[in-house]
Amino acid sequence: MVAGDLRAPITLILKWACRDHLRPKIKVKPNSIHPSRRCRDAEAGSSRFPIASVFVSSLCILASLCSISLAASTDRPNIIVIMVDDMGFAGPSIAPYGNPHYETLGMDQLAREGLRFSDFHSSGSVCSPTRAGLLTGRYQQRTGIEAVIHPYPEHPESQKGLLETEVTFAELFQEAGYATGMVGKWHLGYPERNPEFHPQNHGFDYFRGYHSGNIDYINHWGDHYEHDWWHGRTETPEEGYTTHLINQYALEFIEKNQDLPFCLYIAHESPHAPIQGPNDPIQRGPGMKERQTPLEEAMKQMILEMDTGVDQVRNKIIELGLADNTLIMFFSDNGDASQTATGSPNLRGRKGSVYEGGHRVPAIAWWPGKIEPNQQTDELAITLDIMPTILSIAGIDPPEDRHLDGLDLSPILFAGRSLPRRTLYWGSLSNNGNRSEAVREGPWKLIALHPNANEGTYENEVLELYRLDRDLGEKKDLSAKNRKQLSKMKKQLDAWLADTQATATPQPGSWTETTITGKEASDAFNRFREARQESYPQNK
Ligand SMILES: [Ca+2]
Repeated sequence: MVAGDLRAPITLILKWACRDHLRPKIKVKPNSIHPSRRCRDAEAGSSRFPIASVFVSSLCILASLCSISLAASTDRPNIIVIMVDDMGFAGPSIAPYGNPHYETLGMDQLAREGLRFSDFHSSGSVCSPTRAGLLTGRYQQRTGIEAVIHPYPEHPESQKGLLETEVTFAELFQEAGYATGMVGKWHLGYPERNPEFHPQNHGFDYFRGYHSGNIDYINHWGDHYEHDWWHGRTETPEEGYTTHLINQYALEFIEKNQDLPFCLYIAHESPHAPIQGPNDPIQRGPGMKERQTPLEEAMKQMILEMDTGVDQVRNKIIELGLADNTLIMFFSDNGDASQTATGSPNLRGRKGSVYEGGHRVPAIAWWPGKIEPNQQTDELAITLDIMPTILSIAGIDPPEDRHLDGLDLSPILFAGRSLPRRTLYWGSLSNNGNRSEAVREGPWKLIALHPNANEGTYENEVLELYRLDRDLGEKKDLSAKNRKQLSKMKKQLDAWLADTQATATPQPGSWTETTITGKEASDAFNRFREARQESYPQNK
């Protein structure tokens, strides 16, 4: 009997033994604990149930054997998703990315041993939307998260978050018996404002990280001006440079779960602001001091510490003998922010923009023995593809009640084949309520801007059309000469907007329901930030 055949009946018996029989005496959270962990919990309560204990222990041994066997087989591969924050296309030094400032040995080595994408995109041009799309495999507009979950509590986008009705890849891996973990930046709603938003309510057994958009790397004060570092659901002040903690907990999770199939999501803070190297002073909250390190040097240190973490994860997988059974997917959540110096001179726009610089990002797939080393693909791909890809690789069915917008990238990863031609869409909503959209179809790119529109509206539409195969920098607007193509793509955009709006999960707050303007919201946030800074006793 193969391990897969044995696992189902054992799981059923364990459900009886652990939940129905022992549950009143032990604390076991249904549907959130791996069978092996259920065993550990069952053992903790075994003195009260000696017969049950022997029975359950025997089952534990059997189940552990199954888990080990399953972990060693390639039908239950480990999955590691690494997403960095605000690193533009020219983040890694290896071609085609080409960081002109320094060598990124960790990312480059991962790329040399794997496949790098030249035409990979984040589904959003800022943090929260890309994260909502990544975790659900659907355009983030469907989750009702179109903009940054804003740190200022009165901002129209501040009370939103990932609601429990969404289905994340972590939930599906958890239900399939994987150990699931997340380390780093969440930014899909403040659980302090709504507990439903917590990552552990979205399929992650394990969480070490922060809720807000960014934290001070030294004292971990969030951009909502509260301390923001958590072990699971417990706020936990902890010393350490954020990137080092993320690296440390990622490695610990891998070590701890090396005998189980696991799915780990590492969401790096680097190179998002505040700009701080490991030895720089606090920039926000209690103990704040001016940074003396020049910005370029601090940024270099930030990126190279993250790059070291990428290498440590790769090394750990090799050291533990898991390389032939582990897929690592590495990419960025949007284009470069103005200070990160990772933007490509070949691309127009940066973070927040629907031009290529806002969403064309570096991406690497690594799985020795399964993915050919040192390859580059020019196939079009997007962060929405991650969920269908890793579900397919792990043999886990996608949700039955909803359509995933992404595609399984397996043909590109494992067979050097192309995906069917498809149309991709971007819809951006800025912190001040300004919208912009983009459509990609083959080499064509449609841009829709709304200059001076009322906040949150699609007024004042201006359309542009580019051919990326001839004009990657989006410099030559072809809209006047190609009315037919423009009209076709505009219709596609309108249909996509109507579809995603019709299916969007309702969320609290919106620009069209408030009388506040973008400028007023920005001014109010600045006043809030200054008041918070002045309130810290250390600064008085
Ligand atoms: Ca970001």
